[in-house]
Amino acid sequence: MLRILTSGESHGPALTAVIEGIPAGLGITADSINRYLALRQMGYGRGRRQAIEHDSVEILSGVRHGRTLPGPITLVVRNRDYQNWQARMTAEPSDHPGAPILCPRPGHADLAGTLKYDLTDIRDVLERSSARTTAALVAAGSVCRALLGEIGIGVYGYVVAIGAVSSRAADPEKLSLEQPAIDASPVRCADPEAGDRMVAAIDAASQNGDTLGGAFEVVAVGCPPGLGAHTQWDRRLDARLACAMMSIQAVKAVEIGAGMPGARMPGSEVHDELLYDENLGFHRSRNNAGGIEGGISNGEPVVVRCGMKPLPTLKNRLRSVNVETHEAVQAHFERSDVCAVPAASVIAEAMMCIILAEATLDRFGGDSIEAFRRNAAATRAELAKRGYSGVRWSSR
Ligand code: EPS
Repeated sequence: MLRILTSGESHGPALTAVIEGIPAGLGITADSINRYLALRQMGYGRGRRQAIEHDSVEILSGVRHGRTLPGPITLVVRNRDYQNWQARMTAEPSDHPGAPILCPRPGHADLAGTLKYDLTDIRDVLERSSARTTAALVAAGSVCRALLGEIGIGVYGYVVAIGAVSSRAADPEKLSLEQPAIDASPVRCADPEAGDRMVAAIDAASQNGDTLGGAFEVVAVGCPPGLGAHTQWDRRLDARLACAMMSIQAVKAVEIGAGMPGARMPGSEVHDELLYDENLGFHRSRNNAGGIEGGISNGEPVVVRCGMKPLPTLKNRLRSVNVETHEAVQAHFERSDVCAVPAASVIAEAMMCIILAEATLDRFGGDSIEAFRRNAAATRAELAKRGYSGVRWSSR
């Protein structure tokens, strides 16, 4: 069983992730994790915080000489900004705790969290609700990505909309080749012309003191049939992916395959007819199912699309109410990102890696990476005999 727990506050000393259940012997380096931490920090429209932070991981346990040990892996990402926040964020009683934040931001966890935990200072909620905490999940997701790489599964992500500007969907079969150009785009978009319009939309929102949401797609290629199970609600792969994606701050919609547009189409246009070919084995006429049928991966690319609302911290402050005096006020603003959709697409890749690592370990098991690979290869051989050709997996 794979277990991941994260901790840490946005302006505390550090963010951490503890991962248990990764097979022994998996190759992991700080560099392989730092690559994704850096990607998460990028994207046009990010705020001043990203100029302060240069996220990099310290591996405190569970890895020796570049290989995972059987024990838990501990990852730490330090917050550089903590040095400016020590008095306000120290674990010790402080004579300089800073003025309490009393004006909740509509759309944030501020008011609901303050009421729930019987708090006055909104900082006691926002420090953990901040999307900064996703740095720990991206670090953990990078370890899971390395595991998936051992059996030929690749996870890719890109932005399809920012505000009212949309871009084309990428071809899943070509994503591994397209990803470097996508990552180099300031908005992580597959279409440079649409990317320019997205940048302009972010500039316009920034000038208005506003924020922008958008949409992104995450695709896993090389998934074998049989991940997840139809037998129980919480074993269904689509349900597990939707939960993981919806857990990302500001994500308000998750679609798999044809998603909401599919709900408006007749069955004859939605369902992916089955074909068989000597070389390809079982395959589909298209992939409206997004690679999952009945909660089980079917061998096609797993395609998840998420909608992200605009960030709730607005320079042009929204109306709010003081939590102590109940006076009409303007919502709290210190600094904020104008748009974090490109970053969210990186976080969503990490969440996809976590869920698929869990699902592949469920299916293949393995205490060592050799056993994991061996079990996956044996299953692949069995599936090939049944008509699911190995060519489709490994060629992707
Ligand atoms: C974030 C760092 C935060 C925010 C953002 C995510 O920095 P600070 O609060 O110090 O400016 O920019 O947080 C949120 C989106 C949020 O909802 O709180 C980061 O590193 O991703």
